[in-house]
Amino acid sequence: MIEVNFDGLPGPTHNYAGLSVGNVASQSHFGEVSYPRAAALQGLAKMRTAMELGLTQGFLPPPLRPAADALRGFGFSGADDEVLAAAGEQDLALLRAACSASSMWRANAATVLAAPDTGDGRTHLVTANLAGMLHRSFEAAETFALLRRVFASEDRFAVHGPRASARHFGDEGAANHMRLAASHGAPGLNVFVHGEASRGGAFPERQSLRASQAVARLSGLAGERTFYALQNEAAVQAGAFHNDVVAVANQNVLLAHPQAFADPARLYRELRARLPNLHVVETFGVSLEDAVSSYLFNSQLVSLPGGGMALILPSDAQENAVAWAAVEAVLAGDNPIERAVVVDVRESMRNGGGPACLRLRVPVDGPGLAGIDPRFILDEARWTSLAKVVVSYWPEQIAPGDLVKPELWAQAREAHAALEAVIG
Ligand code: SUG
Repeated sequence: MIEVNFDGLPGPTHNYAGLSVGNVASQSHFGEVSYPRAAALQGLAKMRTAMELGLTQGFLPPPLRPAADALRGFGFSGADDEVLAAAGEQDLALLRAACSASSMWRANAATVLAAPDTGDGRTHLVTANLAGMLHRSFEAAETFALLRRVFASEDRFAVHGPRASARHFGDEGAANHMRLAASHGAPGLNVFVHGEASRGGAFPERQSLRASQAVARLSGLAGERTFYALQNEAAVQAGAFHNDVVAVANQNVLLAHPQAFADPARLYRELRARLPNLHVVETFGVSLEDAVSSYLFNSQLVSLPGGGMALILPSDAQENAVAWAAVEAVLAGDNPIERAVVVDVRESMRNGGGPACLRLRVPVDGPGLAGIDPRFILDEARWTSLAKVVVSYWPEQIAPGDLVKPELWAQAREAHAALEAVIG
């Protein structure tokens, strides 16, 4: 079995609207000018880097934004432009939510349960409801439809719709799930990391325990190989709104900040009892603040085709001396991580999305790969045609005031149609 990473392509309305409370980058870059074309090209360059490492790379296209249809549900009517104009006048925050290109962070699209772990031997994808944030909740229905389109074979995949969007059932998908296994094809341990419902702290609980339990039930995971771990409150307060901001796992390696979990000793002990050759790689000397600003742990940890593992890191981690010293210590340490590969995803980073947020990982065997719609797997030709569409149609920049302009809405519609035409 191999792992295919499906990256979200940053959409043409990528902007900085400060929509995510508890996400330090989203809050601090609110109101800045964004560069959607650069965002999409940075995303494509990252996908290319993975292809050049010999990895199979997929992509997921963005839904149409602004989401006029979502606004109709709030009582706005008429043609799309009338709906958008009225929302802009009467509830600017709602229009901003409908303009967000947040679907790019596909780690939040769904939780993926690998075929060797599930009750029926199929790969299960449980669409996230993203109930914690209005702009993200708009993604769920379109993501469900997209996942059914991409993971087309019902013999190989079970694609579930989102859980009801209710308090204490917030589900943000793979960003809070880690799979540990001797190899991609071996039965794995599934770790669900969640927030605390009763906490009532400053930041909303984004992944709830009960939603994770529902995901485990739906996919038929075996209880003794399923683990639930509470996020460390200090990490949440420092801006680790998702577990993947402070931890990443691949096969038998777990790279984590020492303050990622409320009770790390117990978690590691329980995991080791089931997976004796587990490597827990902790980085010492990196404060939570440095972890959040550098996104060191929001790296992709990937198995290389020739053996060993690579960390695909954001350039922000290289620019932070403390974070980079930790990376060098990890590379020198006694663990399978051999290479550090740096990618520039700055436009996404300014909204709190690093390399790991941008991708949904899906482990598949040969027949599983054959059960995926090939239009969403990249080769040289597909990569080039995506890059051409982005260069021709994506806006160069968006200033905060542009979100109410019909010219931007028209440009976004054209870009979306051009992309759909290329996908076919
Ligand atoms: O949900 N940011 C996203 C970032 C998601 C990162 N994903 C993972 N960690 N897996 C979020 O907070 C900001 C949009 C804005 O403010 O305009 C935003 O939605």
